[in-house]
Amino acid sequence: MLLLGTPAIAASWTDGFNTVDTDGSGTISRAEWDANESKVGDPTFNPTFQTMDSNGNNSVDEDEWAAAEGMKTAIGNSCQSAEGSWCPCQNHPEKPECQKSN
Ligand SMILES: [Ca+2]
Ligand SMILES: [Ca+2]
Repeated sequence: MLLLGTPAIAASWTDGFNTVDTDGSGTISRAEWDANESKVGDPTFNPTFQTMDSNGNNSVDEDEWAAAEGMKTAIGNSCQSAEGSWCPCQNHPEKPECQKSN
């Protein structure tokens, strides 16, 4: 495994807040999420930015982040009990791999 240039993987979802909040503003912007969501575990099971931003102010604060951990767990559980590969596209229809098959 090459470590040089490999992005840091957060140890836990909670720690991931600071990993994704790259400008240290205390909130996660959509751009920060898009650029860094792969650092907080399997992106397949990540909630979308819109889902996490429950009050719709276009940023995710620490409370919203904490709530999102439960969403991620629920998505993972749902995927494990479902057949087929609907999960990534169900939660991330904007992803290129989901659009090219349509
Ligand atoms: Ca930020
Ligand atoms: Ca918010």
